[in-house]
Amino acid sequence: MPRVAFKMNLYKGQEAEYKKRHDALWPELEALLRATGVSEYSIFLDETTNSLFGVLNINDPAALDNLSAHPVMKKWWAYMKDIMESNADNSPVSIPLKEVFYLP
Ligand code: RM4
Repeated sequence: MPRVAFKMNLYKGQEAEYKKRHDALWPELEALLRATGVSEYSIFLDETTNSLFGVLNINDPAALDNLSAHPVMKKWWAYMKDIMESNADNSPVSIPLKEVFYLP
């Protein structure tokens, strides 16, 4: 199963709020991610830089491109933009990461 990994940036002082919001992830967002084919989705926080490292499994990584047009995704990004670095369309600034090692 292909895996996709990326980095985002959390604003300082928002660590607890970020975790709180994800602990209460909207059921409609969970449903959207699952319907898109996402599984085993984790986000890790680097507490030394406030970088967020996301990694997820998805059979068809191109399906992720459709998420940005979905109203639930847009609403979530609008909700998150006050605590993380975001683009003009509210999507998080996200840097794709290249896999250089995998031990199955
Ligand atoms: C993140 C960010 C990502 C989203 C996750 C659930 O903070 O908004 O785009 O996939 O939440």
